[in-house]
Amino acid sequence: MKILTEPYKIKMVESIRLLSKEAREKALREAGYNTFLLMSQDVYIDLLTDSGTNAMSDSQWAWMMMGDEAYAGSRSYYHLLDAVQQVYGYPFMVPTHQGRGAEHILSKCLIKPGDFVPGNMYFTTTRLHQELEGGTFVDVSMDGAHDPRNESLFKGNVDMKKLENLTKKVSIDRIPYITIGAPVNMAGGQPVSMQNLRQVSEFCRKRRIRVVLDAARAVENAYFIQEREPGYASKSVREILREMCSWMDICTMSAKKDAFANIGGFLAMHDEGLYEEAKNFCVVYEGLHTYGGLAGRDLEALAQGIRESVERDDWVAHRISQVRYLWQNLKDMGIPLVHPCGGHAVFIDAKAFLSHLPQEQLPAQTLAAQIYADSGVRSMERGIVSAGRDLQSGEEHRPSLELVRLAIPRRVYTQTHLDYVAEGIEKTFRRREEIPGLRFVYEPKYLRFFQARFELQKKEVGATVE
Ligand code: PLI
Repeated sequence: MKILTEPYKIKMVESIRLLSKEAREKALREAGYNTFLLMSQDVYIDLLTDSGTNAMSDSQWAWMMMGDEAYAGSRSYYHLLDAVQQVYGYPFMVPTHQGRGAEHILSKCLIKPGDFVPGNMYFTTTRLHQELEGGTFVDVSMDGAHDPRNESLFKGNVDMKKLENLTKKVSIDRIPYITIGAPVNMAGGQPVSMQNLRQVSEFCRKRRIRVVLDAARAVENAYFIQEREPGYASKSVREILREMCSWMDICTMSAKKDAFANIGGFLAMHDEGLYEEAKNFCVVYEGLHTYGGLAGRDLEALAQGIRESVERDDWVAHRISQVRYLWQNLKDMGIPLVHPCGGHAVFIDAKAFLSHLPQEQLPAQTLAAQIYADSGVRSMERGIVSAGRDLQSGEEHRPSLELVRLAIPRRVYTQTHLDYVAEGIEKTFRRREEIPGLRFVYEPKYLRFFQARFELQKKEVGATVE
């Protein structure tokens, strides 16, 4: 298979270098075997995340020069508002410094202690903000989402039975809203169908439960709908995205993904009463509601990024073809992966890759560390370390998925970079049985995966390859 030809050319470059094997092993030890704690100058190909790591366009850079840095009433805020209204269709919006800022404000506005918040699989920051307000997250994703080998084309769908059961088990006024990640990051970037969004919306609206779209990568979800769902092949990604949002009352957005921005987010809604409340919390936690923790130039980069993300369907088509290219190469090498290929990243099934390590020995954390040691490629753990602990009981969550994520930043890497990544991972795969596990030596209380430190269970990670 081939990657679609890039719908852009390159005007600016940034140099990268591959450290020696010894230097990588030293860097890894100093980072406590946590890829989040590596210095980026020590990384060759950085697939830690596609969040804030995208290449901005010349138009985005040009708009940054037009940023209005007024404290209040910045012209740049109105440009962003216009882009959100045009592309996502919500009349009201507060900007935030990034996605979790929007999640924080939303949780403050709507959750009371003792509430339940269903969602199609947890996301780390989203669930934490719900828990910090006294809510309990309830997973209503379909069972297949937890199985790397399940081939469903809309594996991000909500299981309507699970949602209905929750509404029978607890009082409806204890369910302020449901969050729909479309696509679902933690399941492997798996999309949600329009039919499912419609069903959830109709079910919830009847019961006065609000429906919240996590729109960080909703453009990618719209592309999957265009490709896979009957009746959508002749619609543009832009039209499909608008229809998705029309079923959702509220949207939280990390603009660091689809919108190509290096920083920024927003909380948008149809309901003016909720907007008034959100606007008030915005000034407490983010900044005045016409800048929300962002500089005027960031607001402009974000507005232009939003317009660009749906201006032509070939942006997203090329992006997804890059992800599929890496997925197919790894699959052909026999590497166990999450099926089918998702939108923003390739997810390696670390449980199958390091089948000699029990979950207590942190297979995905170990594999992410080992991939860096072997090839200088940075990836991220998405397993028991990311899942963390229940805030009330202190018990560890034990997810059935134990994954390493190779996230592809938009418009940053080329086909040869991805070939290098695949070859590096194949080397690690050949000597997988010798790889020892890790254990915690430091565990922070919140979102532990970002800052935790580890040590080897026994042998040295990175012992010579070949
Ligand atoms: O990193 P933020 O605060 O801009 O956004 C939080 C966030 C919310 N929802 C989803 C689906 C995300 O993926 C997300 C952040 N994701 C990161 C940082 C990632 O590497 O996937």
